[in-house]
Amino acid sequence: MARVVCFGELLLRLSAPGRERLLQSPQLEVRIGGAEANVGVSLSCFGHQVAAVGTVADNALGEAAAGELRRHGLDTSGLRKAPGRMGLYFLAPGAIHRPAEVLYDRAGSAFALAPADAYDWPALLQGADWLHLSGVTPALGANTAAAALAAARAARAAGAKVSFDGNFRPKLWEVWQGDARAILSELMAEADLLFADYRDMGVVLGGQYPQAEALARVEAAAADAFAAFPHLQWMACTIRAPRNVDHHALSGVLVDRDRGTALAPQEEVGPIVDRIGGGDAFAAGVLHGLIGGWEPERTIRFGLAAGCLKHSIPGDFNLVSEAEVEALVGEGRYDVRR
Ligand code: KDG
Repeated sequence: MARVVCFGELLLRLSAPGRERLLQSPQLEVRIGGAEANVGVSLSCFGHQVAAVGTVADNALGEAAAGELRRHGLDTSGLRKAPGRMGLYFLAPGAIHRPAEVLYDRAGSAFALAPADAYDWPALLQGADWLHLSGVTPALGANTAAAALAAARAARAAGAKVSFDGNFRPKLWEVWQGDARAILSELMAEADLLFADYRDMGVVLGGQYPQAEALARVEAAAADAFAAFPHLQWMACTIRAPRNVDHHALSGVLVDRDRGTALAPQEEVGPIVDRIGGGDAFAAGVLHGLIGGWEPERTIRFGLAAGCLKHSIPGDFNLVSEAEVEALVGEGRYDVRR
């Protein structure tokens, strides 16, 4: 068991019911999400001690969101409350030939407006083994970008490992015109574990990665990442082959700086119940394996199985135990159970 700190924005997700378009009917379903919180909930389900750090609105919505994390076992004593609003995102899940749609309504949230020095990192990171961050946080503005970098540097200084998921969101970066390449590079330079594929690395390092095969491109990107970022020990990603809106195939890659590439073979995933949070579930599965000191192949198979299982669960959180993920790995299959 490890102690993991997850820093990021907790969001309310408002989804159209079933396959409806947004506001087709006057109903929206409310769930709690946020890339880093999603990872934290998964890790808590796997038995780790997880603390959520961030800022929520000092109102009933912020309290409800924090309460949802507590319900799943997270320590929320590091969640500040501040005047202002919660960030929202609206989701229309799509169907057949109509892709899912996400609309963000999170500008000026209590989290985005929190000053960079609002967090006492040495205290918040005391006893932590890992800090998990994602590229969503710096995409929200200068305050959150500075806070994420301060968190990563403090974690490194405190001897905790840093996990960073690139999660490149161009629409968020466009709002404040931040220099994504420079800021993400600074964050990746602090990371021990990076979730990113060749597209993310193309944004950050400007690489072109022209090889035809996706695996070769991931390995080329990993080689560039290891050369650029001295603390980086692992890079992981899924490789996704879309079939249609309800179905895709996923494989998983973990590149260890010293031990090379481990691959979890491609699995068909579908019909998809809810794919939001699939990448976070994968990240939590990989982190769980690395925390346990597992061999790279076992780690990536577990990560991929965790990511595949998420597609069977409505909402952003992957509410599965280690035993449920192991059962899927043990069968040698990663697709959603029917
Ligand atoms: O990875 C899932 C996230 O995309 C979701 O929980 C919402 O954090 C979110 C975001 O910024 O999109």
